[in-house]
Amino acid sequence: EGVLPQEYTLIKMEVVPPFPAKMSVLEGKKVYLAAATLRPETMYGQTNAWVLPEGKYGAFEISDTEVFILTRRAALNLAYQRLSRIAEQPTCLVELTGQDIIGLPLRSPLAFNDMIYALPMLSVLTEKGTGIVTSVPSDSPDDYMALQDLKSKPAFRAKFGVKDEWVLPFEIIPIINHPDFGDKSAERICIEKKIKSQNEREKLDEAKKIIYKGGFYEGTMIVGNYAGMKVQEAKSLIRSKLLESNEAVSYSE
Ligand code: A2H
Repeated sequence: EGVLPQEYTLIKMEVVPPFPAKMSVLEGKKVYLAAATLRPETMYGQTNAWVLPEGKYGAFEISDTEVFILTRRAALNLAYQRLSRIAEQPTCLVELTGQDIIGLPLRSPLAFNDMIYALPMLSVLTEKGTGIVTSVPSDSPDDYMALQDLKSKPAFRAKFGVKDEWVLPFEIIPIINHPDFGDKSAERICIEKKIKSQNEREKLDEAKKIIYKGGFYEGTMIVGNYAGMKVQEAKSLIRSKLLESNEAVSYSE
């Protein structure tokens, strides 16, 4: 836990009905995976969502009509930030594990892919954000390596019941030009550092240190309404639009 509160944008990734049997009590509601991000300007490049397979999640009432899937810890924080049907009290309609969530089809704001899927990533922390992460493999080394692992290892897909069509059609989408690492900076740094899997924690942390600074402070948007604009300036504009259109909400912890 840092000293200053972290202000996340929660991206409302809509679960496309019909829902699986375990989630049938949610029928008729608008259900979202609520993914915490610090980089809302990267949402164009989403290829999937990440959950921790053995993580504990729940479907919590946000209003009479809307439900967020996230950790209980995040639902409690949200309830104290005026995002719960009953003030300051999270209501869970159904308990879920990450494994239950894997394979859900999603529509996510700004994403060029019109349907994406929830997939397993082993480095998701359930004590940070919402325990749901949206995946942008062009600009995040963690996302890039976790997607590579699923693409290149059929046994890894099989272990978590991941179907080929949830993974194999999804290519890396260039969205930001990095001054030193080009249009797919996460892929480039992972190749340069010869990172072999999502489990190489130290190498991945180094890779992130190397690309994030330049990507954020000197990167340029190459897609969307703000193409040509510096990432740093586009970030707050894109965040405001997502909040205004109710495709995202603000969340601090
Ligand atoms: B970011 P901080 Cl393209 N477990 O979003 C693991 N990682 C998590 C998480 C959790 N429970 N909750 C959020 N995150 C990720 C996009 C992105 C992010 C890009 C580039 C950098 C980046 C797409 N994934 O973050 O530890 C989310 O990934 C670099 C800071 O709270 C979230 O933003 O500082 C970021 O980590 C929050 O990290």
